[in-house]
Amino acid sequence: MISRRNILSRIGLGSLATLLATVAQRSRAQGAHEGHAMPAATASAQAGTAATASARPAASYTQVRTLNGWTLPYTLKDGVKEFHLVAEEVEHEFAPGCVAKCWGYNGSTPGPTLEAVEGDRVRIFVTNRLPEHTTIHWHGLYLPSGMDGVGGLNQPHIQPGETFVYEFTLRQHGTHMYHPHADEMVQLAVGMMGLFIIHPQEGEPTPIDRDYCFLLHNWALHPGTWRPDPSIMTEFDLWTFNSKVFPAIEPLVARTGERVRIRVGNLSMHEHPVHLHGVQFHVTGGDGGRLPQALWRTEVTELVGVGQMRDIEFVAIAGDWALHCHKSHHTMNAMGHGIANPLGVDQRGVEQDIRALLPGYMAMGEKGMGEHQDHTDSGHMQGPENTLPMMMGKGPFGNLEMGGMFTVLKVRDELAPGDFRDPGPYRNPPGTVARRVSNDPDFGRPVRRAAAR
Ligand SMILES: [Cu+2]
Repeated sequence: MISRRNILSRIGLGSLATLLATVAQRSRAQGAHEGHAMPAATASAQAGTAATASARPAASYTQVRTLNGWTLPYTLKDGVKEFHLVAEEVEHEFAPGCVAKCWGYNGSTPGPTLEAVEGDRVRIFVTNRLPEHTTIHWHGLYLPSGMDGVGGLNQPHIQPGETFVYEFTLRQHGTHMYHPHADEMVQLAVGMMGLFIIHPQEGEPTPIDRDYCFLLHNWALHPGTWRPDPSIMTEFDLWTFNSKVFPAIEPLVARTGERVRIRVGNLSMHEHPVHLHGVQFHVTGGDGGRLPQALWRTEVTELVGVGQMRDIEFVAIAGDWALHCHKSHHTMNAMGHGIANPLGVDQRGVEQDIRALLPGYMAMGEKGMGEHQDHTDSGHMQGPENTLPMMMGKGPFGNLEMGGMFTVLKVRDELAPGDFRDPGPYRNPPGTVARRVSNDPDFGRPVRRAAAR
């Protein structure tokens, strides 16, 4: 892996101690046996700093944290990082109470995250265990045309049972992804996608303490069904971060003052304005790698277009902060009911009539939909089988009434580096929580305008 002469001539004898420390760190990061894949357990235990595997100046990086996902271990062979992806059907759980037959890689949707360093040579085997042909396109990467993965254009399709190999040198860094370029309408719709993170060769100019990543997607898993419908163009049932809906999406955890990066990619059919509470963040990069600081933008919502990747960074502030798509229908679960707008409609009597046709029907929505979660949580209203309630999630103060593309950034003052466990609800300092001061609707003398005529 490392030629001693090469390194000594590079850094000189004076840095021998540093060198030995680097070698020890690298050998830890790669597992005891060079040339064997780093066991997944070791990789995830190394939540802190991982190291690169080739004889270049030390390029250590913070391993990304793929929400609800994982990083694929690699094997180092003659200086080439070898990965092996398997395209296959997976039984996927969107949240407890909702599973579906999806397609993904190596047992999951999204597939495992590939992580490497700019300058690395990678060799990626792709085995097709699907019932139809596939390919993989390496979205946004500089590579030889024949490695770009468009079936029929750049290569023959990979038939069921076959294994193809892709091999190229990584000539850039940034947040990237991979997905099929064969029968795309079906294969994307049922979950085939993954992240490809390339760390900069020279390390990060501003160190990143926690580096999160996820992909946005939509699913037409109609109420009462078990397989996503690939033919749907606009009306989707589930909106996901890494193929999970709230509250099954892991929280993002950080310690106060840490620098956090969140990398978001979009392989759905819609644009998603991703909004983070509690801070103004900088948009620092994406597909094109890390932008020069002069080009960073301060935002609180960043629109992530279809096929785009966006990186945001901020310094963590203590609290529980919502992170969600700002299209409010995208923070809901299945809504396939086809009932006319009931808001403001007196439904007395209607309920009885409909119950004759639909036993258990419950008239709702006259005063808004906030009561919906209480009805579903209490079991008084049961949706179709394998179908999540529209609104879910409990917090220390009650129902969150959310679903889909929603999770929580949990920042705490006391947290060990690399500890990603859910720290539970935030303990607000005394006097810093909004509170009731009256239950009289005539309270105070607020200025109110008469209705326009
Ligand atoms: Cu959205």
